[in-house]
Amino acid sequence: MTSVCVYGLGHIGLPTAAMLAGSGHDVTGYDVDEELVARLQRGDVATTEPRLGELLERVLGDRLAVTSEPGPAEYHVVCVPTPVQAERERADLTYVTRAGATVAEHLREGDTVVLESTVPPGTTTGPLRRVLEGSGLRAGDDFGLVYSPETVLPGNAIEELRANDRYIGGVDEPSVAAATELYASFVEGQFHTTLEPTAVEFVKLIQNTFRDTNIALANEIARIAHDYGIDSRDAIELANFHPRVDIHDPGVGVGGHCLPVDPLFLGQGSDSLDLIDRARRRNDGMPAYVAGLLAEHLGWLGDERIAVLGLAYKGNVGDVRHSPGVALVRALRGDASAGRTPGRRRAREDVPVQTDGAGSAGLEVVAHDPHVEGDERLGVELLPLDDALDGADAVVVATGHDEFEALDPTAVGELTRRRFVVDAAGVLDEAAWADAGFSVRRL
Ligand code: SAJ
Repeated sequence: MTSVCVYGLGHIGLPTAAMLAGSGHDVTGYDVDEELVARLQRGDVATTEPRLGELLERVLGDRLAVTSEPGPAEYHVVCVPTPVQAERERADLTYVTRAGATVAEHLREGDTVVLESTVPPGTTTGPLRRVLEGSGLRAGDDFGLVYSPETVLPGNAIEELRANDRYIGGVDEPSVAAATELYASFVEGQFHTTLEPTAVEFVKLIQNTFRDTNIALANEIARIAHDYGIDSRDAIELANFHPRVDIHDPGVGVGGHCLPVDPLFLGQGSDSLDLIDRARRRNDGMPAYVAGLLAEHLGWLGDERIAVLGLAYKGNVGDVRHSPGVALVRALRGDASAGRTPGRRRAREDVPVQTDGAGSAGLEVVAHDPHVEGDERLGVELLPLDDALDGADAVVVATGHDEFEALDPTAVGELTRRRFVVDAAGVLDEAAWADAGFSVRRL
């Protein structure tokens, strides 16, 4: 069996290290976060990712060792974050190049380096290659170099690591062969290989851009449907019966660390983005639009209490990165930049629409999320469900958690002051809520 060092033990690195170890490789998991390393070394495997905890329990201390001091290995797999630089619409590649420099210290002839992080096209054969070659070894001649993106859905990572297809872009045939051999130890999907790492970086970005743009279409359809008094979700469901139509779901916005960011990476080396950029703005504008729907119904008097249910970026996860629910809270408080992708410059279209009265002095916005831990950086206090609903004039379901789908509308109505619910996640049984006396506004 081979030795592998995984750089970065986050949302992707940790499951990947666990899968590799579970497949019989000798894996070292390295992270600069010493607290995380210490926690894993203690055997604390608490995680919200299904099945990851069990897998970690099985491999930690056996085939998987966690360390803050990486060492030599036959494979170096880099899974570090690539955030956006504030207000510059560019990827911050500091973590990638720093990990590359650490790999370079341990790199030996015959090793293979794999980059999994989502990056702007040209990163693997540009900045990463340069820093790796600081070792004195040459990519292709002395060591293998590959880009192979993760494509897994947070919340289903273990299953998708195994089942999804794998893309491998190597600088030469031996690089591709070495990476394919490594991933074939657990991937059951197909392999798509090429000698163009940059093309694979591009493919990863257009996959997420497709989803972001499709959701923007759904969000625009939801707004148009509202103007016609039509339920957008019913309309989209009907439209999707056509064999070549697959419109995604509207919502309070597009969050997470991938979809709102990857289109920006795509635009880093091209001036040709137009539709993609507008789609991004459409999605960023949704929290303000939902705030406007509340204003339209309630006709702000100034002392309303709004309960936002769901601050996680999507259903059944606890992650709040770029969360539309948080942006909604900010939009309700009259923050004009609410929903804007971090790093994106302000544009004319960013001015929120239809939020008149939102942010008025007496408006109280409270929140509840069973999957999210309270943190002052959220900018809103998380209350237990009953406290959040108590005396509310409107309830907004911003995230499609199962717990919200299971809410009893009669019990909710006994707590709220008025019976108005905006179901931005499309999880409520509209008829049951209407029977319980609620005005229901579905997005
Ligand atoms: N959303 C909608 N409507 C939809 C689907 C999603 O509004 O129809 C929203 C969600 O509520 C959420 C956001 O979009 O706020 C993103 O959620 P997601 O489930 O679409 O995607 P992520 O960010 O959790 O994971 C994506 C996935 N990419 C694709 O499906 C093409 C995943 O496979 C990638 O591995 C991941 O990005 C990544 O790491 O790049």
